Amino acid sequence: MSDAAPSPPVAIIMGSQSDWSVMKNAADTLDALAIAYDAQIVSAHRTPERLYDFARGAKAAGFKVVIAGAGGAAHLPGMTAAMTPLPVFGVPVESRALSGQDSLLSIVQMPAGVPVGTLAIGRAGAVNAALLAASVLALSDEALAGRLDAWRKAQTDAVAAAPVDTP
Ligand code: RP5
Repeated sequence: MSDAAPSPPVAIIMGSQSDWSVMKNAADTLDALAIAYDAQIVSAHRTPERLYDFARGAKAAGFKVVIAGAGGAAHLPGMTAAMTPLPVFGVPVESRALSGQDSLLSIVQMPAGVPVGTLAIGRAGAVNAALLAASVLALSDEALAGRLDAWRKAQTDAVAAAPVDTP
C-alpha cells in the first residue's frame, strides 16, 4: 500500500500540450461543479511508458473516471481503456489536417469489448465529457447530484424565449 494521498476522482489526460486549449474546457466545467481533477500530458506515441504507468495504475491511484483527449491518429483513449476498468470518455481534438475527423474516427471505432465513450470534436466534446463524468460521480454523491441539477437549471434558465437582433 502506498502512503500517497488518493488521486482526485477525475483524470484529464491529453496527448500533447497543444490539446490543452480544448481540454481546458473539460477542466473549467469540472471546476464549475467543484469536482477535483488531475490534468496530465500522456502521449500514446511519444511517452508510451507514461501511458502504461498511468492507465495500469489509475484505479489503484483513486481515479474514478478518465477523460482522454487526443488528435490525429488518436490512440490515447482506446489504449487507456485497454488497460483500465475505469470508464474512459474520449474527446477528439480538432486536427490541423483533417479538422478532427481523423481524431473522431480513431476514437469512436473501438472494436467490441473495449469501450470508449466518444464525445463530439473539440470544445463541445470536452465540456460534455466533464458533464458525463459528473453524472457518473453523482450516482454516489448526493451533494454533487444537487450541484449538477443546479448547473443544468441555470443553463435552461439562460435560454431566452425569443431571439434578438445582434450587431
Ligand atoms: C496527438 O497529436 C496529440 O493528441 C495532438 O492532438 C496531436 C498533435 O500533437 P503536437 O504535434 O501538437 O504535439 O498525439
